[in-house]
Amino acid sequence: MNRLINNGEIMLKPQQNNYRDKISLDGIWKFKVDTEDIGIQNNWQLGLSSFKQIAVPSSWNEIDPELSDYIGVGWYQSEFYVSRLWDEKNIYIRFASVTYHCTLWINGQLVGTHDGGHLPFEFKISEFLQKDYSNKIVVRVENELSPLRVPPGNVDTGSLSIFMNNLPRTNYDFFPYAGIDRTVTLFTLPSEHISDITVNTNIKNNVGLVDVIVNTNVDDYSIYAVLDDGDKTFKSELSNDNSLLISVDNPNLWSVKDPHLYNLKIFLENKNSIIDTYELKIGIRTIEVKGDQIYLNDEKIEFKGFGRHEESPITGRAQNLPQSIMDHNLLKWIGANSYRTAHYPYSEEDIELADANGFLVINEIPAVGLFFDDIKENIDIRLELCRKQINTLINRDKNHPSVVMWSVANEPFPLDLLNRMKDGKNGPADEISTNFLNTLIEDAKTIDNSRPVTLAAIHGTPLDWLENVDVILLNRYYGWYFDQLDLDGAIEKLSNELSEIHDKTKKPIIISEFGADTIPGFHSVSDELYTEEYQLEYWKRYLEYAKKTDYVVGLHAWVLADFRTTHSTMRIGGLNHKGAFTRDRKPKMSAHYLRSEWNN
Ligand code: BDP
Repeated sequence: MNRLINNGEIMLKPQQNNYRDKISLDGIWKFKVDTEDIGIQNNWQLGLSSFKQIAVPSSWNEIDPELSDYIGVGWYQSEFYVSRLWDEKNIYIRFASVTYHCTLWINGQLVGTHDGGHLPFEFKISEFLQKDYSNKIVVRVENELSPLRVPPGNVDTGSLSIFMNNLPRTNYDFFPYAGIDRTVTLFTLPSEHISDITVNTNIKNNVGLVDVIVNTNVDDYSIYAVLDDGDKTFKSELSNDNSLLISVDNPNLWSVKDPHLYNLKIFLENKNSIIDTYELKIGIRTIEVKGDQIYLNDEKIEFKGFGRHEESPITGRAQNLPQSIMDHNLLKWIGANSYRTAHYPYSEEDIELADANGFLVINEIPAVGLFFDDIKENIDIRLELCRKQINTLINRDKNHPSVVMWSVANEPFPLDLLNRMKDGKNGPADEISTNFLNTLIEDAKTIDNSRPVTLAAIHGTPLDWLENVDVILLNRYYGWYFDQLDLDGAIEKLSNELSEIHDKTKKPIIISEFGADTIPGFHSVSDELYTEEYQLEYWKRYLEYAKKTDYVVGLHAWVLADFRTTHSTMRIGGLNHKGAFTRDRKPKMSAHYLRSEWNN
């Protein structure tokens, strides 16, 4: 079987130029649910006899009331022709994300399978295609929750979900949307081609050094690169190995205020003729942790922004370019300079927007709800899935200047979590979980040694887990889940805890989540949970505390906008209401407050 082309290592995003071509398969497809999972034995892979319509991309849960909570099997079908111009070409198909398990047939033949949402994968399909007739594409998608998936679900021990009593039983606080949720593309590559590009930038004595590593599938070749920003052009030497260096005098650096992008074009030559090219936008910048501070281009930087969710009504978690642009505009409006891709990789287009808009992105894999109260074999299965996700994510996003940090997990749950939370103690962790997280941190640093690595830590996280991270991310809910209505006490506890963590680690700290559920339109003249006044006061206290605490180098309020989560008594109307904006992006009172603070 034509399995995944390579394990976790994805190819460059498809593009159209003189040597490469692409067409989109997005649109309205046929769709059929398979509640009994009988499709394969009934040969649905040969074609669906009855069907409804579905949009690709979309999350099926938002667009059909009958499927609102359905996360089992769903089948998709469409048809496409391949132009004669593509004869003799190597043809691939790329899914930018399918959640969670995908099986692909073309013209009734099994092409391959893939596990895991939020990241792209490709198959080579030339040999499955036919000429003069249309090609039938059938995709089976299945999104059941399992403790052996990442993120996990249906977990019985060692996590919060058993107390939340939520449905569907995710081990995390967002809805497990299903479907072909990002774009589907057919593309061609020349048989001898550029297979990967890695760009690293440095700045020395006002010269920008752009280091480019180019991988190809050719033995005998030469490469060169041209960098330009419309005004000026810089060219590398011709090289016969895989590395190129471009020096840029007086570079326009990429920064939050001026996110300057250069166009980098790589040329691959064989016997003096060009056989492939690839273009990407890059920024010249450095990101470094020194002591307990973070520096962008050698200047101290403070992270102001949000944890987001890539979701909205109607499209669910599916790619939605107008929504991405709107969210970026709201981030600008409010004066934010940063966000975390909580709790999974966002669409590539969202990260491209961040490059262009100057946002500092903390880029996270879908390792949320990790738990260790389990047998070693199962923990190892989850570890391998996370390692593959890190590999794929870094391969996908390594050349984006906006990505300044990798987050390898959100709130892994230590053993004995509830007791740790209760007494606020972060005593030593067990060896298995510590090794697990250290492996992920180590992997990220090995694949990309140019960016800091982190994980977002829940209340009660053992300090051993933070030993190898470069920046400490703390999700803290003093004043909401703890010490409700006692904001003085909450800030005192926060301050004591962070000062202890800082004394022991001496690393920069970002408060990566802090928030209070707020129902829009709930008001009160006295302190009252869920009111707009309480959220405003809560965020005000955290901002005041951070302002006077040098080692707190950033605040990410939780969350940019209200979002759909699972049903539970803790989540009114199936929503998490901690947004500064409602789910349809109307500001709550606190959004105006943050705007006045952050634009100051
Ligand atoms: C944090 C989680 C986040 C939740 C948030 C909350 O990281 O996913 O949505 O709590 O409870 O623990 O609102």
